[in-house]
Amino acid sequence: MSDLTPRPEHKFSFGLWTVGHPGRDPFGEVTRPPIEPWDIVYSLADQGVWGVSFHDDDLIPPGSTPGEREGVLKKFRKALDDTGLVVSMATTNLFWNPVFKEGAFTANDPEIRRYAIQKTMRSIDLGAELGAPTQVFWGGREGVEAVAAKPPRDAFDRYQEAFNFLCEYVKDRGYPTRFALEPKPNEPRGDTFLPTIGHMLAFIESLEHPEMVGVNPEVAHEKMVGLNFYHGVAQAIWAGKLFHIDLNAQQVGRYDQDLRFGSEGVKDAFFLVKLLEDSGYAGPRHFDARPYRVEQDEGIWEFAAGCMRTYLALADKAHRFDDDQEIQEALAQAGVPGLATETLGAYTPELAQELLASEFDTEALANRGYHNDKLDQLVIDLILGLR
Ligand code: GLT
Ligand code: MN
Ligand code: MN
Repeated sequence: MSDLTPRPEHKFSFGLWTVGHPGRDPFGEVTRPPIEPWDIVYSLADQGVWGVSFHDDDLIPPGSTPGEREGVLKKFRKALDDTGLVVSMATTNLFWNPVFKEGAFTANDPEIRRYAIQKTMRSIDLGAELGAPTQVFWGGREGVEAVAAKPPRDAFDRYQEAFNFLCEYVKDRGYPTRFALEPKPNEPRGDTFLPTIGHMLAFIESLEHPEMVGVNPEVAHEKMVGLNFYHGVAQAIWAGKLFHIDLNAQQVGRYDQDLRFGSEGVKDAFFLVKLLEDSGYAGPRHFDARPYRVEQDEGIWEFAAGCMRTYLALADKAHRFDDDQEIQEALAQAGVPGLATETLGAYTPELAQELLASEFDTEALANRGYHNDKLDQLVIDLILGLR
């Protein structure tokens, strides 16, 4: 087993709202006190973490005066300088304040939409000021409970308009910021807008600057509705759109749990880590998870350490997968190398004629086994530490 100590080169990052989550849930009040952003930075650095992310409101409490804002930024910057932690991402809270209860970029009230865009512009400025390369967008309050109350094609127009405007703002200011849109299927509003990675990828292509916009998929969001996260992330990578990722764990069919990475569905977590490692994804390994509600004090940092330890252990297993002779033979028996070869190549009329004239011995082609059970068991053995 290789060294499982997190180090900055692993690019692990946590949101202020994750380790700083006070334990509130829909049925109960907070169970732990708030932690100041700079104290979070020092504690994360002690754990070997590389980056920190935040919502505008996590860092600068809403209603702060310019002087208070400067005071917060001074302490936060000092903590970053003292520790070498980077700001890996910034995002805008467009869901907590009741002004957004009917939506933000797709609110029916144009005044609310303009406020949402203004708040986002300020958040983009804050992120740029602190060196965040990515601005995440989670449209938690877009969508609707009463279907008739929001014609969806108009909502798409307004969402598109907001992103076209904000992309121009970034260009106008000369920021290097890229946007990462975070899909979420079914909460907190009834029918959430753009629910999956696939929906989001299609929407991005409708924008005026699609090259500035990618996705920020989250394990819990696809998993809660039973989708396969691994395939969604693979498609984002294949499309060159994996700009950021939110790692956590989730049980199917439950509300958004944001559990410690790898704490549920360890086989899925293994394939996800293997995908990220094999693909050369160079972005943050960002944990959007929170400690169990029963934790406090050191329990919070045990939680953070657990996320990273599991990631590193699975990355180690992923490398063993490549070095394992028996697994490589099983991959060959499963025909895996064949999928990496071209089927026909580019179309020509001659090639089409040739194909039409070909005969296939479908009986012979059908008459083979693929040893997929053997291959899968080898993976299970690997994960269980039996090889
Ligand atoms: C909220 C949501 C997360 C998003 C955050 C970014 S906010 O906690 O549930 O998945 O990533 O806005
Ligand atoms: Mn998230
Ligand atoms: Mn979540």
